[in-house]
Amino acid sequence: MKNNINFLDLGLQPLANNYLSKKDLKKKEKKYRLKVGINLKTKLVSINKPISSKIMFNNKYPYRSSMSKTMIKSFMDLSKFINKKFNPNKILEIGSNDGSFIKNFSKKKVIGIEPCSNVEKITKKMGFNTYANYWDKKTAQKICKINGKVDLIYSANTISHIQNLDEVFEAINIILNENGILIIEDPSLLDCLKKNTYDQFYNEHIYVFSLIGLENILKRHNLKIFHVQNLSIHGGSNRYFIKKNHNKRKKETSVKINRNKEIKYGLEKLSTYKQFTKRVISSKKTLKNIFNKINSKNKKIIGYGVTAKSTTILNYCKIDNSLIEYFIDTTKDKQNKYTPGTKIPIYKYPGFIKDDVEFVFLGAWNFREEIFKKEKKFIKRGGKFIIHTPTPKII
Ligand code: JHZ
Repeated sequence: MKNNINFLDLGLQPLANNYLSKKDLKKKEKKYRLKVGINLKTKLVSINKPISSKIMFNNKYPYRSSMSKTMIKSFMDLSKFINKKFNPNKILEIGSNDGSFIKNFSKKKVIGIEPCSNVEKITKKMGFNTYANYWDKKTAQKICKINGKVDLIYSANTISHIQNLDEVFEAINIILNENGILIIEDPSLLDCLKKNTYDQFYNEHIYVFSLIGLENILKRHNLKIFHVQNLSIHGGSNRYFIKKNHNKRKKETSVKINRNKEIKYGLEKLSTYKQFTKRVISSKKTLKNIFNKINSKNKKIIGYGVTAKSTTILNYCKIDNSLIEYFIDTTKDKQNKYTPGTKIPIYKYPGFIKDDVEFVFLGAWNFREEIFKKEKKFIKRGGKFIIHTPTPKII
């Protein structure tokens, strides 16, 4: 990205969500050099060479937000909060995926935008007013013409996936009412650095936002953060509540508290990121040692929850099908495929971890509480999980 100083090189990486079919295994897979950098002026942290949205978010997109109870509950709780606090008449979701958020509202009230047409079809079938479009000014104008302006816009794990942030917020300004509220939710850069979750960087995550970085972009569009919630979801996310500048809503102390936390940790300084890189390199070595040690004893390791994040870990640490026998996952569109780059088979979740398995690499570490609850039997019989955050270990 223009004016970025790169601080981390995660090597050659395939498309994070491009699960391979058996036929694909014979073909040469396209890989992209993944470097991460900071723009010291805006403080935005981003990957070096974003791939076109059309390549990443297509009509074969496998990710479904409804695959975890944690996400479903989070969307449900937020919907209740939104109705109570803001009582909006019309709501728009950018990146509505398979409808986990919009389904908490009446069909007359919500509009969903989802560029992956295979996923958008699901919500359309459910009877929701959804559009298979990328979020840009053209889409905003189109939706506004058909439906009028909206009182609230919500977007979880989507804005960080769009390269042109200026256009994102210009489009938002087109369709958001003057007193409207914008709520954005994405992984937090501070959590990512503190927990060494370098796997938050993959080709879909063009940015990992900090409050200070986001504020610098919002300023250009007369938008202001008036409240921040720190969430545990996806390993630590921030939910930003944003208003148009002239809206008289009071700024809550959470903004200042979070800004100070980020500055105190050093998110404005390059040296902080250089330290992070040192920890990432050490994390790679430790994780690889754990795998090699277990492998040398001929013990079976499987993976649990194949994620975009695990694509980064496996390819960066060179952990392939010689170290992980197979992955299990509840997502239909990932099953009977192979992991990008590392070619590990993915099977349907059989309802529990099979008895011959002793070690499980947790690809979906962000749902560890939910998974540990589900896999009590495995834990009771002495089964162990391998996890890479904050430092790689067996638990
Ligand atoms: P999960 C995706 O990232 C892509 P990923 C995207 N770029 C993004 O930002 C985030 O989501 C939000 C499975 N699973 O949510 C389901 C089980 O099998 O961490 C999923 O395939 N059993 C849009 O891919 C995967 O794990 C379970 O019990 O990093 C989790 O993927 C649970 C809880 C999950 O997203």
